[in-house]
Amino acid sequence: MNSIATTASGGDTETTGVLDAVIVGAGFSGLYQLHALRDRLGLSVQVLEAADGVGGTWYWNRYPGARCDSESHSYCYSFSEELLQDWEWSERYPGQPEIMRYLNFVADRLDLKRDIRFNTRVAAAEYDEARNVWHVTSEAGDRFTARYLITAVGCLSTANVPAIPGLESFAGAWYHTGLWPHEGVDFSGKRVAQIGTGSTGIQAAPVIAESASHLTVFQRTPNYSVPARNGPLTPEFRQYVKDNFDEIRRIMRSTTNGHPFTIADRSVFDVSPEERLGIYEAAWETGGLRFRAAFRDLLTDRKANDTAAEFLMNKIREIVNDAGTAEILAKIDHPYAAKRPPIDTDYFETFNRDNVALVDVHADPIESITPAGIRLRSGAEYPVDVIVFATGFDAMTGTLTRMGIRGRDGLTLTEAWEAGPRNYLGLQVTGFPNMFTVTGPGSPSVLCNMPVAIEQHVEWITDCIAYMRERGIERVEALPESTDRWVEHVNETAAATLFPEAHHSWYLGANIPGKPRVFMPYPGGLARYRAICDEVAAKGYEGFEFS
Ligand code: NA7
Repeated sequence: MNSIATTASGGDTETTGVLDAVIVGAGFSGLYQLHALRDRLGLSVQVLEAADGVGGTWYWNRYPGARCDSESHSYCYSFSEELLQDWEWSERYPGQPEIMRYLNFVADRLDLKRDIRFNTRVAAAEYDEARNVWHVTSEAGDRFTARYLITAVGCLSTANVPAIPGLESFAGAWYHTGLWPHEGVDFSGKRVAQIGTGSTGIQAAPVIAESASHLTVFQRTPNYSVPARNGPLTPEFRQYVKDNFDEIRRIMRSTTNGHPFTIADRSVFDVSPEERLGIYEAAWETGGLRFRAAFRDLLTDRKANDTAAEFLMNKIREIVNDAGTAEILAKIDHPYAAKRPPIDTDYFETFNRDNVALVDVHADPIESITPAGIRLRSGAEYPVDVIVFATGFDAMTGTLTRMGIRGRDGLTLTEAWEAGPRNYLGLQVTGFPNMFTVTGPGSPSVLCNMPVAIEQHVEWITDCIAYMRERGIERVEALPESTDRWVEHVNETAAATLFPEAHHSWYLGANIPGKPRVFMPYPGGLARYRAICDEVAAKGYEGFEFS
């Protein structure tokens, strides 16, 4: 093992030898990858993290109402019985502060922080072919050299603030939900504009409305939402989880989305319209992402999906008192769950409050931001004190392509992905030897309960590195034909679903002007994906070239 110099000040650290691995990011992925490589394989590892603490996306997303859509008892690591037994979740869905406490608990219990360099944002990572190492440089100029480069940067970590003319002239304060101030924002007595009604905006609006003097929600694309039905977990449920985790883990690993429940094995058209309505009502009462699991063909058959869409649009009309507002909210043009399906606490109910208004910026787009507020194309103006951008992320590729990654022959990742992300199994990019991307595009990632997808990736990467070390293999790279085949497989799999019908979805990169339209996550399901990855490994890492 090699050690690194320990100088802490910015810009004057240089590795004194070659580390086994540099991992970028200290969220769910980076923490487990560090533990797996360091404590299972005995490797020398340095994690580089831009923030001053662990947490990844949860470190930055501290907006009002920030909460995970996965159920707590499944939104955690499952690799350690001890971690499972010693942690208690308090609510059905974990809130942002509780997830941060959990990840700190894990990092402390596994003694991970000593190998994480915080406040260190990677500016460049270059492959040195002659030495078969990666040189990683931070923004402050610190340099690290390692055999393996593992990106654990998450899928939603580069905030998208839309380039609306005039923002710099705005006299009030503005915030992006994904870069929320740690001290919080006091909305009392303030007129607030919220732009964006994705999962984030749908969580934030009800909470902002409680303290702001007035909230105006600017909606471009209407969205479905199902009540989360959050609440405290009973001691009985918590005990049930501890006693039955083997079974819960088995379900999470065998089902499409990695959640702790299975998708019903029935078609929408196996049942009568009355029975179907009863099933949807029951699923609405149960709440959360379980709604999507009510039938197996919701994401493959448009007619089947239409029945869920109609049910959910009718719910909006039932909840929202003002008919005009209800229509703007319920005029949804994409299949249910073809975009990431939000879940909420009192989102549609919020529009019944006297201090909340909805503006349809699909009909009348935002033209500019003025010193006083927001101006639409029609000339209508909305004076506000605060603007909240709940406008999402340059998802899945944005962070990777901004990291200055350069592979063989000086090829940059940005060039390699000019026409959209291309890789093998979502794990390795041809031209970038010994670099692995945890939950990269081309893997199930964001279509799943993330910790389950992350554990599968980390374990596969760790096994691959162990395999190489046992055999004295020093270099692994995805063969070009493997990448071609995998990209084709991802596209074919997406084409067999309704996902591409949501033209404006971030799954397709459509939320970022100029970004290539490619369906980025692998929609074949986590169980099928795991089987493919296991088979590749069992065949001596078929499709990769070792040297
Ligand atoms: P999303 O799902 O990308 O939502 C962003 C929202 O912001 C969405 O409603 C967008 O409308 C809207 N948006 C973006 N740019 C603009 C402009 N210029 N004008 C008006 N409205 C705009 O991000 P979230 O943070 O909500 O969720 C991301 C993921 O985090 C989520 O799926 C979970 O996995 C967790 P659009 O739909 O593009 O018309």
